[in-house]
Amino acid sequence: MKILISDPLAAQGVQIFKDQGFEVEVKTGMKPDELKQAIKGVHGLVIRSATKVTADLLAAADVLKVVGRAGTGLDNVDIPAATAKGVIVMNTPGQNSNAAAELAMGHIFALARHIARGTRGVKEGKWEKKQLRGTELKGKTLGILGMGNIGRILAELGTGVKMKVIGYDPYFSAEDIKARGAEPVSLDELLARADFLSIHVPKTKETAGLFNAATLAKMKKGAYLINCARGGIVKEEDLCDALTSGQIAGAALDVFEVEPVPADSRLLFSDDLVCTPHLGANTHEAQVNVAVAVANQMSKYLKTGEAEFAVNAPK
Ligand code: 9EZ
Repeated sequence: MKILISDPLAAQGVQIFKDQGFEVEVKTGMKPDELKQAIKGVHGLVIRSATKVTADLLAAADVLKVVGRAGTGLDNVDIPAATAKGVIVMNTPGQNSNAAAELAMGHIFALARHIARGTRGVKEGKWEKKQLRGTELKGKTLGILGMGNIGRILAELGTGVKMKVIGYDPYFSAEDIKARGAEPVSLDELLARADFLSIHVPKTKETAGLFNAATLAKMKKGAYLINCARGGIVKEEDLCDALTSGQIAGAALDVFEVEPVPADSRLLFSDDLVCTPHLGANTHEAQVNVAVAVANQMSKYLKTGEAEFAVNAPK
């Protein structure tokens, strides 16, 4: 059986497929038409976030049985089309949660202590002390929106620096949120109480644009907002206004409405914004974790029919 790996995958994952006796082709950066040719004769397709698994691509597949996403987000896969075609789609949730939680915590420290502005100033020959007086995290309230794998780890990190941790997630009971290390609160309470509010929910119909002028206005004045989840959960125009007015003291974004961010984006002119280019899962450890997990899951499915972390159930 043949495996096509169409986005970069850590070598440890490629090796597992080979050890399991699969024929493996690694070909990244293909145009849609090239991919439609390359998919012929392929039983398992391995992707990250770049390859678009469209209905058009699936229609060109002949023996495809499984699409495996090395990572969590499936924004780039037409899941209903895969289901209709009898192709199972699986991801590797949890494997990059630690990486994402640590990045969020890093952004929280960067905001609290002006690390990015300090770096830029020193490099420009400035020695800004008064402008860069910081805030300690100890005793502050960390609000976590989304108490899944990432939110849970961030709760531990926040607790470790002696923050008060509160969490909101409509998909978990109050007891579950408590067991995950946060005081369960309503969304309005999360907005009103958090000194630092970090977002860890998928982008869905309910969460797209959730942080807009109305919700930003409900946040505690001078709070900090961190989005290492998905672009578009925060409305960037509204965030710019809230940063300009001082309603929000600072924001950290790892994800954006449009990626890569256009160089003329209004966001980039705010001194109170720190940002990274979608680095949440981008650690050596997480990339090995997701590659090994996706290779093991797909090998198992193709050999035994047993599906772990499937997100659909084709007949
Ligand atoms: C929905 C959510 C958060 C949310 C949390 C999780 C899938 N999902 N969606 C609406 N885990 C806030 C508002």
